[in-house]
Order: sequence, then structure tokens, then C-alpha cells
Amino acid sequence: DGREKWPRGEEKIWRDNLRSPDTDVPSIARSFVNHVQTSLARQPHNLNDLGAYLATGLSVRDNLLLNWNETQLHMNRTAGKRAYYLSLEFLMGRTLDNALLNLGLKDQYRETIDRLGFNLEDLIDQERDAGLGNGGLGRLAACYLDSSSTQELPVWGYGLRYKYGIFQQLISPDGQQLEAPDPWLEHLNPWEVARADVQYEIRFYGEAQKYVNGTDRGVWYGGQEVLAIAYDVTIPGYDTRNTNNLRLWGSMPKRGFDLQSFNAGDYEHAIESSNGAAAITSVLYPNDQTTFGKELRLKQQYFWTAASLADIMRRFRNLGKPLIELPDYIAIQLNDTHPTLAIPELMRILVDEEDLPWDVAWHVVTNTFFFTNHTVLPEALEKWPVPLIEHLLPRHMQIIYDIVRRHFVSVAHKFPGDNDRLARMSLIEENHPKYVRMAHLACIGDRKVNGVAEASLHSELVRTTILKDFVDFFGVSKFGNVTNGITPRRWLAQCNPGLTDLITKTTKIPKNIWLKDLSKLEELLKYVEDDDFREEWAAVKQANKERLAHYVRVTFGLNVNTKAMFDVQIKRLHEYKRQTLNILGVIHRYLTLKAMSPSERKKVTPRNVFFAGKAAPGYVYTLQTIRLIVNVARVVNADPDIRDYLNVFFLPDYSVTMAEILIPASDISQHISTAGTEASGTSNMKFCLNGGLLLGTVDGANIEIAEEVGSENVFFFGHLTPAVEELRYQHKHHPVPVEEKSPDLARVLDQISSGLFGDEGVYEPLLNTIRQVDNYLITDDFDSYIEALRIVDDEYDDRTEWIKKSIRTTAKMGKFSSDRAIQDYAQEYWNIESTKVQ
Ligand code: T68
Repeated sequence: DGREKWPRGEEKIWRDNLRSPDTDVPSIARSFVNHVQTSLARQPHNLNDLGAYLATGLSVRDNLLLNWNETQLHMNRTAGKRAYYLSLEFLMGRTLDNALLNLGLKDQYRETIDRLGFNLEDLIDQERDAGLGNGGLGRLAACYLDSSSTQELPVWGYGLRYKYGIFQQLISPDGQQLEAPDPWLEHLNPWEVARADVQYEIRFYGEAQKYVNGTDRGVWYGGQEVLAIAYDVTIPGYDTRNTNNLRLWGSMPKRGFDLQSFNAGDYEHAIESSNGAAAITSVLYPNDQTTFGKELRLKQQYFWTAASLADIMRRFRNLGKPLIELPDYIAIQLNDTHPTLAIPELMRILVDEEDLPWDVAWHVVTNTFFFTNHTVLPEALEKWPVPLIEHLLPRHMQIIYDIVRRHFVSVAHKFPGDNDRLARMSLIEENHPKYVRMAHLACIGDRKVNGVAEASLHSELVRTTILKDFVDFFGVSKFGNVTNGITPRRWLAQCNPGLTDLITKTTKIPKNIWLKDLSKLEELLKYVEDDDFREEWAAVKQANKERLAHYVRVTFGLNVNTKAMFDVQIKRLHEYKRQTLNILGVIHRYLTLKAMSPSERKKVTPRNVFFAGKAAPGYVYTLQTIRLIVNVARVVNADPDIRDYLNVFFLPDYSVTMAEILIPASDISQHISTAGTEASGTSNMKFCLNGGLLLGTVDGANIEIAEEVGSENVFFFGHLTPAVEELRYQHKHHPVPVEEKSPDLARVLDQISSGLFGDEGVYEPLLNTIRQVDNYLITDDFDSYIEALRIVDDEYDDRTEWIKKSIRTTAKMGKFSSDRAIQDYAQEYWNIESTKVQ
């Protein structure tokens, strides 16, 4: 629209002035200086690193926007099917370095910045992470955006523009986690474009009527309206002009908000209640894998899904196609149950606003949405109290009840008289109050459901546990698997330039080829027996260890022995992820070393154990685990007998940027969740891609990684999923004391209780849950964990073999590129096609 009118005025003057991307040093310099003088209103003589970073960012953004414009024009012209990825979290990390890599302009920018008197790496370090996510789920969404653009697929992301991202973690000297806000937008954010012209009014509360004039139509009126404003973030593909969009919604009070109060002369009250509108997108909830039922969280979910659907529907209406054809033009992926309200919301739009008959609308809805499940933990399954939904979204509660009723009828029809099944499959949990089970709603309201790793979805999750009844009902073909992936641009090329250059040099495959077809890494297998290559491979690892050591020294003032083995566990703190098992293993190693003679100790390979990760505020056991780690580190690192052989680090405030430094430096990383609890895991893939070996349980994507790289290159331990339920039953009904199960573990626990790591009382709740409840089977897996660590030690001592394993691991990681994953979604789920922007 508006295109026919172009150009307004004189065509020549327009054409002469349309810009194309700045790709050489003189034009990059011109753009940089221009942004310093105008966008930032600063002078060359008062420009610091932060200012120079912002000017660089704005200049890069200009390039990105030009590509973005071309992409949107191209997609509008081709008018093919598009996919939308709805995620409450996009854990983007930093943008500058990645944008330069994807644009292929890093060298040109480095030279320009150098000549202007700055250092590119210093400017890159000025950027704050965009921490709009908790962990794997949010980072997965970010990797998928990178791959969508790189694969030239028409995919847009939709999320929220939180004013505060994931909290900043501070650790007190005695190991307590303190949470501080993350004001990441404090300075100008050069990566976003505020689109004041794209806004929607989102309603909350009010009244609803159903069955208007005896139809399925309803109406919803009154209540409060809040404005959703679009902020667009460009997502450049690698080695292509295709640049997709991530649209993040910010909330604002509507103009004339609460006019009644204004009229009544109650100006202050009116302004106060308008603050409530801004609060909707103020903060990312820091709880992962648990439900908490806060009204504001539900508000966020509706605000975001309603704004996104309004935007998607506006674009669809512009196509002028009948509504029944909507699934031919639009696929919407629901990232976990967080956007499930999109299902009743689209029903509301189609039935109430577009006047479609219920069954036609339901047909459209159930062919438009796709749903990804990321968890098998029962406590993580979202449910919302019926009274809360009724109050906040009265019309949606009516629609949900209409869905419930029809669902009930069709289940009863298929399984007559099976009342237990009906209850299990109900969308409503009969409780006080009643709850809506979001996973059930998501499961019936869409076309396909998928899990994120072969093992977690097929064997456990779908066929046997949380969605079993739905498989019986819909048939197994509705339930699929898309194994997660990671983008090799950020997680190899950007974070490990040394290895990237070595791979390119050795295989002689151009970087832009293998970075887009990661299976090409297999070429490395030809060089495993090449002594010189192996030495170069090891030298890159060593340089990455030195880089990490430098970072730890500069950031935390701690010394790291770069000759030691680097053993890393970095992820959200959670009981099921078992950081506790790791630190108990460390204490066991400490006690073992203490018992050795000095000459025996000299034979031991020194080890650095790194931990990093945030605990959900108030999650007592994991907060205590952090405390234990910090205090073990304090004791071990200060012990003159031991500190040459064992060091422990808890690095505060884990982030994407910190991961980019830790991962390339690791010799071994730990992914040691209780079998059957980790849906996939994605950092396991990142470590392996960077030549770090894996110590893990038979869980999530560890299994598929071992299938690819060969089980001889992975260190597995612990009980398998089928045994877990039985063991938990034993713990509950026939508990065996720790002393009997694992004397080694009992000794470790006793040492903690005796105060070896500070005030004994502090850890009692944590120790008691291990001794008495042990839901995550620490006592059952401890001995085999210690044995696995011993094998790791042994094999590490054979340096040549270790390097071979490292090379073989990297070589076989092709499957875990997010390019493969996003193509799986595009082809098997969304039915969309790549289309290249010329
Ligand atoms: C993770 N889930 C899975 N959830 O734990 C991990 N949850 O196995 C998987 O690899 C990853 O998803 C990607 O599929 C999460 O990260 C959350 O962060 C989360 C946040 C809010 C509410 C619930």
C-alpha cells in the first residue's frame, strides 16, 4: 500500500539519495562520524568507548535496516506463507560482534575503528547483554532467529520488550546470591527501532456476553485498555541479505486512559493507574521450570499474544484472502505453553469479530498453531486459576469453556464410559479453585506438538507420561520431535575464532560454506592422525584457556592455573540439573587428595572446576548449593596442600557473553541431570562443537550426541530413565540410609555437617533433602559419578587420545546446527519455503 504513489515529488532526487549499505572503510567512517555528531550529539574530542560503541552500533544498524527493508519488500511481493515464532523469551546476548560476522564486515569495521583511534574488541565489550530470557528456552529462540534469516526463511519472532532483563546476580563473600535489577536499556539501545506507528489497544477485565442472538458469537467490552507499541530488532542472516524481524512489544497507557478520573479532577489517580500499564512489560519473570501464578505474568502473556495476533491478522487482511485460507499463509509456533492464550484469542477474533461459525474457526485455529513442549517436570506444567482468567479475560474464559465442552464430548464419544480418562484429559483441573491446564489446551488447539530431543519426547514424554492420553486420542502422527540445535555462527565462529580459522585452513572448505552446512565438519576426521594438526588443535584450546584465565583475573581478581584440566558446569541452578552432585564430587576429590601423600599427589592431573548459573530467587535448595560451592572454593583454593591440584570457581552473573568465553576453554563439561528430567539441553551441543568432551547422564540430547560422536567419546554414568520411578518409590517407602548406599557420599555429607565449609547449620535443609527425600537420586548415582570422573582423569592423561576424541567430537556435530532444526520446522511443520533477497 502506498507503493503506487511512489515516488512522490521528483523521482531523480529520491533515486540519487537512496542509500545502499556502507561496506568500505571511507563510507563506514563517514557514517560513524555522522552518528557521533548527530545521533549522539557529541564531539570527536569527548568521545569515550561507550560513545564509540554506540556510534558503531548505529552505523551497523543502518546497514541492517537497509537489508531489512529489502527483505520486507521482497516478502510482501512474494506473499508466500510465513511463520511466526511466539516466545516470551529471546536470550539474545550481545549483537555487535554477531552482526559484523553475519554481514561479513568485521575487518572493514575493525580497520575503520582502528584508524579513528579506538579498538573494536574494546567497543564490543561496551555492549550489555540483551538478557531477555532465563536459559535454554530463550537462547533456543535466539538461535532459531539466526538460522531463519541464514536459511532465508520468512520467519518473524514476537516477544516482549522487558525494561529489566534477567536479574544481575551478585554473590556475597559467604556465598549468598543477591539479585539486582538489570537496567539493560539504561543507555541508548542502538539495535532497536521504535515504531510508534505500529500500536494496538489491548483490553483487560470488563464484561463479556456469550451466545449473542443464539450464535456462538460473544462480545467483550469495558475494562481497561493498554497500548502495545512495536519495537523492531533486525535479525541478519549469515552471508545473505535476508534480514528478518524480531518484534518486541512495549506497554504504554492509552491516551485518555481512565478518562473518568481525569474528568472527576482526580489527575493523580489517573496517572497512577496509568503506571499499571507500563508495568506489564517492566520485568522478565526469573523463575524457570516452575509455576507461580502471578496475575502480572498472565497479563504479560495475554498482552503479548493479543498484540502479536492483531499484527499478524492485520498483515493477513492486507492480502485480501478469505479467512478459511489463513493456515495456507500463516503458521504460528508456540514456544512452550506461555502463549497458549493465543488459541482462545484467535477463536475470539474469528468468531466474535469476523463472524465465522465456531467449527470453521476451530478448523482454522487448529491448522495454524504448532506447540513445542520443553519440559517433563510436573511442577513446570503451567496452569492458571479459573477465577483469575475469568476476572482478567472474561470472554476468553467463556471460549475456553466452550472448547472444554466440545473436547469432552469428542473424548467421551471415542472412549465411551472411560471416566478416568475423561478426567485425566480434561482441560480443567477440578480443584479449589479450578485450574486451566495450559499444556492440554495447547495440545488440542493446534496441528502438531513436538518435543525437543528424541529420547525425551518419544519414549518418555508423549508415549508414556504427560501427553499419553492425547496420543491415544489424536494418534501418534500429531506428536513429533525436532531435536534442538545451536547456531554455529555465534557458538563457533564468533566465540572461537582460533578454531574457526584452523578448521577453514585445514579442510580448505571456505568458512561461509561450512558455517552454513555444518555436516562439512566431518572433513576434519581425515586429519585426526596428523600430528601437526593435532598440535594446532591443542594450541587453540590452550589459547582459549588463557583467554578465560585472563577474563577471570580481570573480572574477578582470581588466578587460574592454565595447565590444569578445565571442567565446566554452567546452566541455571536446579535440583534436577544436579550442581549438588558436582560439588559433592569435588568435596570427595578434595578429601581424597588430602588423604594422599605429597608424592602421590604429584601424579595427579590438576583440575579447575568452574560453575556459573543463576538460581531462581527464593529457590532455597539451589541457593544453598551456590553457597556450598562458594565455600568449598574458599577452603580448597586456600589449602596449601591442595591448591596446586584442585581449584573451584563460582563465576557470578552467568550470561550469554560469559558462556562465549567459558565454552571454548573447556576440556570436559558436565550435563548430569537425573535421567528423564532434561528435555534436551543445548549447551552440551555448544561444548562439543568447540571440542570439549561431555560427562553426562543418559538424558535429553546427550543421547543423540553420543549417537553421533560415538559413545566411546562421551563419558556416561548413572541410572537410566526406566529405573528412576522405581528408585523414587524406594526412597519414599523403603529408604536405605546413605551410609549403606554409598559410604563415600556419607563421608562427604558428614564433612559438610561438621562445619568444614563454614557454619554447619546453613546446609542442613539441603543435606536433609539428599539424605531423606532425594527426589533427584544423588545417593543412587554418586558412586557411578565418581567412577566416571576417575575414567575422565585416566583418559585425559593420554593426551594424544584425548585430542583425537576432541577432534572427532567437533567433526560429528553437524546434526546439531540450528539450521537443520529450523529446516525441520519449516518443512515438517510450517510448510514454508526459503526465498532469497537479491
Ligand atoms: C529448557 N527449558 C529445557 N525453560 O530445560 C532444556 N520454563 O532441556 C531445553 O534444552 C531448552 O528448554 C530448549 O528446548 C527452559 O529453559 C525455561 O527457561 C522456562 C522459563 C519460564 C518458564 C518455564
